[in-house]
Amino acid sequence: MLQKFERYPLTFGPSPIEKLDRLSAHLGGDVSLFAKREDCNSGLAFGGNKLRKLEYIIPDALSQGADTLVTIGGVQSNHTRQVAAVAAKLGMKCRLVQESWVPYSDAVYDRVGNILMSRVMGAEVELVDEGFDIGIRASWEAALEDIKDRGGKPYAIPAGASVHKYGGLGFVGFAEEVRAQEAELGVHFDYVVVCTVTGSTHAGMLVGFAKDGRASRVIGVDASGTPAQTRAQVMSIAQNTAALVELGREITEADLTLLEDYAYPAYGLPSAETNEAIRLSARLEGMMTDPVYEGKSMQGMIDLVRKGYFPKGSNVLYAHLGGVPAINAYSYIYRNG
Ligand code: 5PA
Repeated sequence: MLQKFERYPLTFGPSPIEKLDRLSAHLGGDVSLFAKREDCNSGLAFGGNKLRKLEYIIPDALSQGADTLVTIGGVQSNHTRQVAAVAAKLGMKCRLVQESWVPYSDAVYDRVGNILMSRVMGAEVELVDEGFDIGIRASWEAALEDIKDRGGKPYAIPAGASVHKYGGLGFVGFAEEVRAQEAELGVHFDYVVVCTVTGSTHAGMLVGFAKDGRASRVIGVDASGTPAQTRAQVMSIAQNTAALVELGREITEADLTLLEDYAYPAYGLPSAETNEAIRLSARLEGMMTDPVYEGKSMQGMIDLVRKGYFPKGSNVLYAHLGGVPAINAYSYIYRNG
């Protein structure tokens, strides 16, 4: 589906799929859980889901002769860290707007984890005191103007690399990769669980899995806490991406599953149940997840297994999208494990 698009490789190749035997057994053994490890997909500053998206965006930045990648996220954004790594790798400059999306104040929140790495990789980091919003932000537009005023050639990458004409392509590729791995492994995945916030990860998967009739088997777990906006953003990115790859059919609301039950108490803040899920997957599988995104989709998957949502015998693929560096910024919560 992606042959006609240019791709700039930023990942190691197909991300591995592993079986989560001990977690599956702990949850009763009726459902087999697997993880596709996007968190181990690249050597670029710990990797993650944005690199797969950026592989289809970077060729456009290069063809425009841009010299500075400009993007936005929260203080502990994984996305901004991955953009900083890509800029370093390509010899470009990087300007990051980091807004106060999360009402949390661990003493080192703005010093460790993702933001630490972005600074070390040479990005220009600007802290802006604005709250959470996945839409287009004035602070980001101002940063683009600022680079132009300085004589630079900025390239605009929106939050999460999502509302970009090529933002959905990377995760169309994810679905194609899963199909190839299913053939190799002799496994068929009945469901895919994915954490959803700015929407292009989920949207790309909808298009990629629509190809073999599995779009509605993609279970999005909202971590934004603003699900109406996230849902609308997933739909519009999916529809644009479907047209771009000439899917041959529309993506409709019936394709979209977005569970709203796990984002509490707010974007960026883990609940007691999120923390239970983080500890369970860490202690049974040695697989770390984070309190902002993957801990919530892990919580959702565990809860769905416990509730019997997946029929007995199902194979469920957890898309591990990265994000673990942020856990360092929540050191107080995990001070005793
Ligand atoms: C993020 C996003 P989407 O934004 O594509 O829906 O992906 C959600 C998601 N898991 C899931 C991890 C580890 C993520 O980092 N992160 C954002 C960031 O700024 O890091 C875009 C919000």
